[in-house]
Amino acid sequence: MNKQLSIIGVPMDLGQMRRGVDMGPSAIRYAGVVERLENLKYTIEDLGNIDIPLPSKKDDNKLDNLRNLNEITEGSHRLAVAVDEVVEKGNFPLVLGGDHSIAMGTLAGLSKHYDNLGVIWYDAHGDLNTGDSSPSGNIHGMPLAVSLGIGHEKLTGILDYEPKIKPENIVIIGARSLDEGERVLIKEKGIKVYSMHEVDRMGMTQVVQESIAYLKDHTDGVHLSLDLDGLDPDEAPGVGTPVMGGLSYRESHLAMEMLYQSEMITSAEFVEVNPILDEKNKTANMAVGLMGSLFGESLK
Ligand code: 4U7
Ligand code: MN
Ligand code: MN
Ligand code: MN
Repeated sequence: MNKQLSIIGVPMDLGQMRRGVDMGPSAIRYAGVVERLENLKYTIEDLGNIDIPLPSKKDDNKLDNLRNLNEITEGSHRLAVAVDEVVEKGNFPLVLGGDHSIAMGTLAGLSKHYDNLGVIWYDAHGDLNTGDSSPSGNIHGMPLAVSLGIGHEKLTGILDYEPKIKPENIVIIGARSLDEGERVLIKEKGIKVYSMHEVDRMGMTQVVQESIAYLKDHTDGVHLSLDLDGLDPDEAPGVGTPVMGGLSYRESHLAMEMLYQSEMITSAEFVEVNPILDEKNKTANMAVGLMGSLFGESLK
């Protein structure tokens, strides 16, 4: 594992409608992320937070069923530039959300540096909607589609290249709430999905083993995009779109430990922590604990 980490906070809440997720980076820092990873002998540079534009108040600010499109495009662009710089200097980007719309910016900054960036999408949702298929108009439900080059051109065109990733380089783990349009896209593109059904049947060990084997031979880097709503809401209540029947504390730590051992993760983001909906910072603490395991804490 790269021992030089750069932390980037992204106080983004424009991709969905519940206030408070913009305080995610503060809550995760308060939960002790820097100390936790320094204890594992990483050198941490905290770059602070990206500036996110304020939402415009006009008409719900919705265009083509894309709420806050221009502001999110601008914020994503700023994040992409920051991530690009971190990779450029050889550090591991660790991005703290913010809602999951930030993944469009993270992947835009990362993927310039890879021919075949792999992505592990740890989430209750597929985040494969477009303005046409989205039941909500919330862009946090779209970043994986956008990164495949599917969606509004302002979003798919961040940093002036597309697509950022290829469908065969994606693994989704923990899915249990997929919209109709997302199911169609998954079939059409042949995206690998380990839904809760597969996790229940196969166990997390096999799910992660298969995911690693699947990504290992044809990717040159792997990004972990972890939405805290992938976990069960009893264990991670501070999220805006909770779905019952999620991944457990131990399943999630096991997954992180196995990813650490695989030595294939080259960047990560932890998103959707909403301290206003949380219970005593439980979800931010969960995020930091999972980072501990991803960076080798339990196996040192
Ligand atoms: B998250 C949803 F309809 N699919 O598009 C949508 F269920 O980043 C939810 O995974 C999206 O939290 C959730 O609005 C986005 C809905
Ligand atoms: Mn998500
Ligand atoms: Mn989700
Ligand atoms: Mn969510």
